Amino acid sequence: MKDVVTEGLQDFGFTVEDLISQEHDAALGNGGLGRLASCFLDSMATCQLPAWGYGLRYRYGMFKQQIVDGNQIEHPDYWLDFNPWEFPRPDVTVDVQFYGRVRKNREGKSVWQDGEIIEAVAHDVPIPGYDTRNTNSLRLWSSRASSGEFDFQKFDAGDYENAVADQLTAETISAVLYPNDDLDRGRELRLKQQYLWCAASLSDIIRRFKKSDRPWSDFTDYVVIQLNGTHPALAIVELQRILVDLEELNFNEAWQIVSRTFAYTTHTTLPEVREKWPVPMIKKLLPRHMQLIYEINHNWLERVKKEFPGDLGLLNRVSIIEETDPKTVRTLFIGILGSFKVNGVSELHSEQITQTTFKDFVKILGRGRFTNVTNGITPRRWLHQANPKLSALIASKLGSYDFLKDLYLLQRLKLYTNDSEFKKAWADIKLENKARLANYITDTTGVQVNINALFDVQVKWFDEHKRQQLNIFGVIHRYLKIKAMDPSERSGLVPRVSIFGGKAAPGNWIGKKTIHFINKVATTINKDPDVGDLLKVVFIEDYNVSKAELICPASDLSEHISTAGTEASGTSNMKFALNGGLIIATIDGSNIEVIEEIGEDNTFLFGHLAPDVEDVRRAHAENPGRECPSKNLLSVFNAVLDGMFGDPEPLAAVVNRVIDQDHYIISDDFDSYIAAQDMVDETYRDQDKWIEKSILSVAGMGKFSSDRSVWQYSEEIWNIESVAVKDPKRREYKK
Ligand code: 4GP
Repeated sequence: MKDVVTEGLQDFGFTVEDLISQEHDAALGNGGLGRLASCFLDSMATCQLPAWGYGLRYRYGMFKQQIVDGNQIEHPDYWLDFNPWEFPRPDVTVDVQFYGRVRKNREGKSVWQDGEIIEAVAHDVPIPGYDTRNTNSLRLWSSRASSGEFDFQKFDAGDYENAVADQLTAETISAVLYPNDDLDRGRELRLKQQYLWCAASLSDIIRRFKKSDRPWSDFTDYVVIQLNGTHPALAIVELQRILVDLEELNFNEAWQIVSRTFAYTTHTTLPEVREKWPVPMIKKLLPRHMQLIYEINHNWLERVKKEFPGDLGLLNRVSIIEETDPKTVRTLFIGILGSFKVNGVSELHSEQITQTTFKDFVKILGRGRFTNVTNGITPRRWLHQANPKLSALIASKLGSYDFLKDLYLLQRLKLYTNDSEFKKAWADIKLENKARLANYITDTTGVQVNINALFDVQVKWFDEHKRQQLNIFGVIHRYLKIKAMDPSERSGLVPRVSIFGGKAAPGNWIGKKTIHFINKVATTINKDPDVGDLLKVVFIEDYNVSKAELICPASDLSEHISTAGTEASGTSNMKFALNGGLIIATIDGSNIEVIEEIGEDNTFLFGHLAPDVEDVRRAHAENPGRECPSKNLLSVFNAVLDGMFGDPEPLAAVVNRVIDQDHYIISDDFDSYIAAQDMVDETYRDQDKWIEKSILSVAGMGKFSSDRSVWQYSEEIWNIESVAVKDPKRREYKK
């Protein structure tokens, strides 16, 4: 409908962009995990898979970021004040119970009673597939007091605040999204969120199954539930509760069904971000679930004892209950035990977790339980919508837009790397996209950038392992080099624009310091007349999906430079490469597979390999006062600490982090990073070669369509097939 709408709006004197810019970005959560889920929804609808998405309808999404004097300031993101895409479904509600106590009835059955009932209300977001009639649903739950009314007596007596108190308390459950690095704040509320979402979704799934009048033994033939991370792990215990307490199945029979219903995806390599819940808190909030967790754990440990007699260490390590004070529940372990398949999100990640975090479970449950499904992105949004001209150019060569449904067709672009007319059109589109981004940069930051400079982009969350610090230290190194050169030699340099974007979770102290650091360095460099157009540094505020759609098509180079072994997958590498940007990358996460597909010659690689990282860290620990191994990096540090970028005091933390700890081995990777960046400059000088590599990057992206990922889930885990929604006209005809 886009053309019709565009034309219609023109009659009113507006552009379609005016209209689109009125719409808020959907609050997709903390980072890669939520955006991946969105791509999967698009792919599941497009591949005509009978699937639903479930989530919580947060009123406030992840904060909006503002940069004030170089610092990140957080503002609430009230994304729902204008959201034409959701359908409230007041007719679809689920009562969810909290607190209370468990007693045994006369038949010896457990009954969970008293406590508080909160109502979960469904809101449906339609997810239309591309080039199909199929439209799936994303069902999001919000919370409200179960009566839905306030206490009129209190209101009548003038006690206005208390009259609405219950309602307000109930509504807080779905009010805010917690940042994922901040596990302690609002812990109980967070657990409430997770349970509300799981309980409501399960009730919905079971209601639908029950309509079919089939016995419970058929359940797993009709339903599979994929858990996206540990947040919904409570669903496993909840299904067990429903089957045992409400449907009166015996414990083992119920567990057979439960553990054949769920599959679980882990999205992280970092054990420290995994959730653990204090036993007393679960006991208070969900007393029946705590009993069931103990029982599940008991049966599990009995099995381990039998299979590995005398191995107390193993028992301790694999117990769902951690013997801390107070005791905690390891949700991750519930996820593993309650699922028939567990997968990581890139080959390296999936392999790595079987050798580290999940090692004991592999020994007991067997390697077959663990598998890999490499992530992907939807080409509809990340190519066709974000970069319509490139999509059209590709279609003109390949003869149709079929590649949007079968991304492997892009391979045929390899035939055109010597077609000069095609290459010229390719380069022109990149330049146009760069001009569009340059205008945005000037409008929002006031910085003028040269569109013929190499646009070098790193946009992602600020997490220490993603190493934005390495990038900005590299920028300073370049700056020092320019300053040290005779002005007459400078004309031979390749001009650069270094673009950063991303948020740091409010509790991520070093992330926020790094944002400040980048902004301060930018201020100095951007006003230095010695440098002029040769180097500009830009920080794009409030990075989100809309901005990614503007930025990805405009990159010449993008940075995916996490310490090897720390990024589970990463998907922005795919978004950039699909838009013809080259990548500079470490041998980490999905980078490895991207490199395999587009060829080492077309990428810029550097850094230590994953198996060596531990050795490097050990060497650091054994030699605490060691010298920085890179002279280049030392000069960078000296420049910062000497005040080249203003008061060194607020900047020192970022430098000292590397001098004192360097857990992410920045000093050990720095020289190899600089060498790779020199190769980038060298290659960019030959524009013809560069365009060829850009085309080959796109040509190699077939594997990274999220359609491939969801097909793999369907075939290898879910055991489902595509089902086309019938054309109503055809049905009428048959009648
Ligand atoms: C992210 C991972 O950090 C990222 O590597 C991956 O691409 C993405 O999930 C999708 O799989 N993890 C999270 C998280 O966002 O909360 O664990």
